[in-house]
Amino acid sequence: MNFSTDKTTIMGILNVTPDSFSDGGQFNNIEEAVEHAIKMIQDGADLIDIGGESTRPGSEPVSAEEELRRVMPVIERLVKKTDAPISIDSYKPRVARETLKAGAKILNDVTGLTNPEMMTVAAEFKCPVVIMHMQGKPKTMQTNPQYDDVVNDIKKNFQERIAAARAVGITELILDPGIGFGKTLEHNLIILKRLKEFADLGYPIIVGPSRKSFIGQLTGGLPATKRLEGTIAAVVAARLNGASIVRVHDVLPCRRALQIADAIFNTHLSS
Ligand code: YH5
Repeated sequence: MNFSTDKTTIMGILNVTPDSFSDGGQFNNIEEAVEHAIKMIQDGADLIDIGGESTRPGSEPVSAEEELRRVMPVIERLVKKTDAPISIDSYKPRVARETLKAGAKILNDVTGLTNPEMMTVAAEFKCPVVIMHMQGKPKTMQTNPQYDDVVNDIKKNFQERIAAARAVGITELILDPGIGFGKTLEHNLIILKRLKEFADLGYPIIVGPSRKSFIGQLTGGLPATKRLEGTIAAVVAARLNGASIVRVHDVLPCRRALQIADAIFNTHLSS
């Protein structure tokens, strides 16, 4: 996968969980999800990230069967309708294997290939892999997260995951510090401020600040539905600080904002 250095790559979020689309029965849900993905591509998404299990703070896992039941029909339809690469947001080897077979191109693993079976799947398919950092598990990760130095600690973790992946021939890695995954507000801000230090590892950096609770915390408790401006500010800052990919819900406004951020980033001063 080639990620442009002068244009920020936009990954559009497609949640295929029961609460994501209007409940007009399974078929309507599938069609709505496919249409939403097509809309995001028209709006400027370069990739579509499909997830069938919520990993929000406090959420409970679902079975691989249930996750596959949610995502497979959408992926099967979407690969016929678009050339935009699909990434699968899953940490389950079985879900990864089935969806990659069905035409997904990128593995987005919020557990960063810590499951050896997931490592095997990634090696089998030789697909690009998003290695995300998470401290703890979604159910409890937001109870008192602690680091010596959040950036150095995550960097060390990346170096270890990179070495393990490279040892089995996985070379196309994308690093994600995991905004909100076992991080306080201050941790999230330090990560976004010091992103360049992750970029120094030599891999593209992706961040997913979209609508997350740190934006609510900074805006007097705005709910997730009112966090667009905060999301735009976060993706623009991330871009200027070294991110090459952003994972967002609101593709059109983020794309417009990033066109300006990209132009500023790519302006090189002379004399
Ligand atoms: C991510 O950062 N996040 S799922 C809580 C929210 C809003 C959104 C309203 N998968 C990431 O998007 N994959 C998720 O509060 C991810 N990076 C990567 N690579 C959580 C999510 C969300 C959580």
